[in-house]
Amino acid sequence: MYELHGTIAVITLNHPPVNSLGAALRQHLAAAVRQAESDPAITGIVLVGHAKAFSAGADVSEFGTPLQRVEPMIGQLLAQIEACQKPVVAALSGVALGGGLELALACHGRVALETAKLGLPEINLGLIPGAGGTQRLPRLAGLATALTMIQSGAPQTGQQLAESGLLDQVVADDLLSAALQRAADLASLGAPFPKACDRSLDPEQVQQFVREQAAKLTPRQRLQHAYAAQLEALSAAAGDWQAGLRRERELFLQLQSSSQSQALRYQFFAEREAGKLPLAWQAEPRTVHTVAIIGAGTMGAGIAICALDAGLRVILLEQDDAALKRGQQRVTEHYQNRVQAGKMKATMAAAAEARLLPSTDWAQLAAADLVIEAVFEDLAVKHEVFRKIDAHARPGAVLATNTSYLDVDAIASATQRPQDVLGLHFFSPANVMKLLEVVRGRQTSADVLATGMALGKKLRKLPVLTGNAFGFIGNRIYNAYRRQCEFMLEDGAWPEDVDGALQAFGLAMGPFAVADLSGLDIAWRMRKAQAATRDPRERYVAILDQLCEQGRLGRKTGAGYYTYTEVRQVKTTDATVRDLITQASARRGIPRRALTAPEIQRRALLAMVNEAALLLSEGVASRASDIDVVLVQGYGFPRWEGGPVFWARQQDRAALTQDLHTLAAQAGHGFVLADLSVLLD
Ligand code: T1G
Repeated sequence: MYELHGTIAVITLNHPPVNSLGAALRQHLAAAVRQAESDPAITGIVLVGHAKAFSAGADVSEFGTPLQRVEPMIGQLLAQIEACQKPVVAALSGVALGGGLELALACHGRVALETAKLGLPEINLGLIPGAGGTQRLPRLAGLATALTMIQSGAPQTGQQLAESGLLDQVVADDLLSAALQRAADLASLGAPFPKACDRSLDPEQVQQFVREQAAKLTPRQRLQHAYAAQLEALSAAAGDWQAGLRRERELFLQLQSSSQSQALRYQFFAEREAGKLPLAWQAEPRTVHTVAIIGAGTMGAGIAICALDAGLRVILLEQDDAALKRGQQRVTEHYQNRVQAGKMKATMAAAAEARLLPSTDWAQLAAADLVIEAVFEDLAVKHEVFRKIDAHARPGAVLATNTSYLDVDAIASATQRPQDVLGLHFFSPANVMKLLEVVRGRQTSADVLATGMALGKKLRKLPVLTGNAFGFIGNRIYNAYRRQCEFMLEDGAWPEDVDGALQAFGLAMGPFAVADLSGLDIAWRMRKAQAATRDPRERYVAILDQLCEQGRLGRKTGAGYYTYTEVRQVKTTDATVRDLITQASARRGIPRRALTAPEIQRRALLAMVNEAALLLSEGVASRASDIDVVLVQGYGFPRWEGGPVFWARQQDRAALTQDLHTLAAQAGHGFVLADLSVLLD
């Protein structure tokens, strides 16, 4: 849209929902700027977006398609604006991200709302800013601010950037008036208008800064090509302007065609897709204003914090005053810590806590629109709790269990209203982990499912629909992966070999370090419960059980797979563990041999891929990409590898199939070999 305010042309970016700079918007902007520049009555130009977005940057769906090369490409559009013979001012509201912020950087002036969010999140897509951001931002805001924004990908508000040199003015409201005034002021000052490229950086200072920052890259950042590329682009900002732009473009195009960026862009859309119920299940969610949480332990308190942060009223129910007090204390301490860390205003924290109603009175449940049970992971206990919920919750309330393994249908059978029951599997710590598995029971009604998904979004989670099968999606895959890693111990690897190989692949932690951290007794208790029904023909690795029998329960007892001093994990396993493993190999009749890191990685990934295919075939997962979202968000799978399904799709299919048959043979009885075509076709 193009309208006149006196002698200033106001050009509105209007490409819902977030003004992504697709071909159509780029062409509209170029034409509108040309029209204003050639109109003698016009003395200045203001670009505006809308409340939600100035612009969310390049249209990610165009990458790698001909649309991306439709002129003007973003760089050409920005060059046109920067060279405009009339001052162009960006009025920043909502988000200005990626190419959206770069568009503003190419303008001659920038005015922002205090609440505007300015960022260069390209790193989340395995990219660097590709339209001058690495060249203009350090010149306007300095090297440190520029690298912080580019490396973290996190937006900063107009208020936070008020003194950065990036913005001419930051206002609380009436953004347009301020922008019009800025354009008029620049017009009266006359050409040439201020440009980022008018400023230069001290080459020595830049090189020194880049060297220091390169040394600080973490191991996981070093695995991702874009982090080094950011520093290379910043380094180029010390030199000739055009050469710097060319170098940035080269680096950007290299990254864009890389598998890491393709994987990250895949995840960007997969996450958004995961939050949409399949057509067959779409329904209007029920309204939720008040949530009741049964159980104020770590999980219950964490869920309560999520709900309070989302503005909901929360009834927190415990069985006795002492347990309730401990739960309340968890919530209070959380808010105190956030206020002390400057991450939350005291007034906001007080308002959140004011919405908390701690109680031991089950009758309070009548006020809840949705009830979440977060009690001990035992079916009998959950049955008892759901009988009480059924007796006290109002008709139409949604009843959710936070179980991570138990049968949601079995839990629902304790009520008279199984159609109102679903699983909401939060991941610990619940107020930090974004993943939420929304479990559909056999009788769960569509609007209850929709309510679970909507609540997930309200709590700023990533809700993923799953069927009611043992372990749902995440734990089912994790169990298969961990079982394969235990096989590798018998085949010849030590725990540190497996953990090291998987961390080298990009996993946050290997399976044995994870087991020690969470406590081996959790798995041990489950294994003992399953022992009676376990098929003796199946390959079962008893090393974990033997460790537990020796009191080695993991980090909390100073020893598990590894031993621990007060401050750290001893990286190599001790003689006790190695003897246990060697004896296990001997009992199995396996001559031990060293496994290479690539072999360990491939076997672990194959186990995940096989289980992913089974989950899809069984209808537990409704989309292949949902599985990748779960593994990345809940289990530390490297996002830049896309997930096990994305990884499988990059492999040679014949080799993948052949290696999976080998895996099945090594696993022996009970291993269900999946048909990979459900994932790969
Ligand atoms: N391109 C295409 N579609 C986008 C998009 C984008 N940049 N941003 C959002 N969408 C779609 C999204 O898929 C969803 O679609 C809808 O908008 C609402 O999004 C040259 C190369 C802006 C903070 O990385 O962070 O610029 O599912 O559900 O929670 O150097 O979207 O409804 O069909 O996320 O309110 C850099 C990515 C691009 C910003 C809004 N920019 N977007 O969050 O809604 S690379 C980004 C976001 C670049 C330059 C480089 C968020 C948001 P649908 P949503 P939201």
